[in-house]
Amino acid sequence: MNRRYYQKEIETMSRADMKKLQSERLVKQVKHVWDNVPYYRGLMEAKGVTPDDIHGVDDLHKLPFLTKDDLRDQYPYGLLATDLNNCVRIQSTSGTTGRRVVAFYTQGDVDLWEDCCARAITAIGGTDEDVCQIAYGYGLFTGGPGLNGGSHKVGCLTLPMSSGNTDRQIQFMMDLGATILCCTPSYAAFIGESLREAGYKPEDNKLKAGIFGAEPWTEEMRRDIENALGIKAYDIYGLTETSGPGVAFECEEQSGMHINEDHFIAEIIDPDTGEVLPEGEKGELVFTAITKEAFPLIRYRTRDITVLSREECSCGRTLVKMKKPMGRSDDMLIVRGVNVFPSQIETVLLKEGYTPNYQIVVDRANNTDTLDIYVEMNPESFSDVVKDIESDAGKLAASMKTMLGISPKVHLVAPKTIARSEGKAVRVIDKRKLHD
Ligand code: DLL
Repeated sequence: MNRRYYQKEIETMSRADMKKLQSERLVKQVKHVWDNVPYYRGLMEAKGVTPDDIHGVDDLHKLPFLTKDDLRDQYPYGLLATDLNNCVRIQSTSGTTGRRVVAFYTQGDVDLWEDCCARAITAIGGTDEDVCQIAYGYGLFTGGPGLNGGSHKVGCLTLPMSSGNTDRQIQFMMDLGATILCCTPSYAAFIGESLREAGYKPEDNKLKAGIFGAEPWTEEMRRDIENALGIKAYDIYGLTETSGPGVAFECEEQSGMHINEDHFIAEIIDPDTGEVLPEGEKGELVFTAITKEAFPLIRYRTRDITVLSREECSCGRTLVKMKKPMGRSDDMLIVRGVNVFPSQIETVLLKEGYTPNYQIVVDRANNTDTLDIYVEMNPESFSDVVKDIESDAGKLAASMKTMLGISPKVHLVAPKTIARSEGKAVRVIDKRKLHD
């Protein structure tokens, strides 16, 4: 069966109908949370707002925000809005920056999450004739389980590979004729590199598309992956706190991700003041989950920086679009007073013909911040003539300065010396924190 939408009525709903649906769901959700989550009720009381003040989407701004700190403080059950007996699943964040966040799901929550992922797979042309290789991690991480559920709903033959064991990934991809690949963009790049090393050309595989997300990646990296694998590469966004992948997904237009607004209301705020910004302005993305039962976060601050757009999309979907997040406000580095996003560095590298294998090290020497960027040379242009390397590094440092406004120290290193990632890549090592 070939279809363009998974839930057409929702995905192409008029603005007015969507606002009405969101408003009805929001009113019900706020009451549900007020009745069942004493912690959030306390935040509402402190702000002097009750469910009677919330009549629809236009009243959203009256409600208090929730942050990751609230989730950590309330670990594990403090934000649970239903009896634990009604829950069938937990998932959790990787917890690299402090206490883990644990999210709970009822069967209804799992269903709506899998629907969102099924919309994403259908939007890139996935049907029951596809073989969908899922190389996101399975387990507590939401990537594997989310796309797995979506793939089942679409009726694809699902290969639940999980991440890692790249030789086996390649063997199954080739032997079983995988047509869709789902994994992090950094792992997709690594699989592309490994295929080439194993002697395969891009046209040797049957892949037609990939669904890559869970970390920021640039347009340049998209082109690299598309060329390496001979596919179309699509973005997918989500976070554990709001269910997992599928909160937003890219369509064939590849120009931003449609947000599943019937489940998640999006706002953009000024990260410093909390003020809601007009459409088209860049700021922090905030989500309100209006259908989730077990863990229905209201006005959750994602820390992701992006822009929303309601421009008409050629795919026919009316769902609002978010731009590729340019990074998290807490990933943003401040080096010598200048804001630096790893994605800016990646853009320069790929434009200058380098691979997306790099690592950024920030440190402090003599009370001044230092910025060192380690970049792998391409196997093709690899040179061990010191003079050539120094000249290439100098050129790259100059391009970086133009993009960032400050001068980094660029170190060109031999191919394959920077560790590859099978999940989210670790791009930044900030040693300044060790001295604080
Ligand atoms: O990364 C969920 C996911 C799995 C999304 C698979 C897409 C595909 P967390 O581990 O909780 O959940 O991390 C969420 O990852 O707040 C963003 O900062 C970042 N992120 C997720 N998707 C993208 C993306 C999953 N497409 C955090 N572009 C989010 C940029 C992304 N950043």
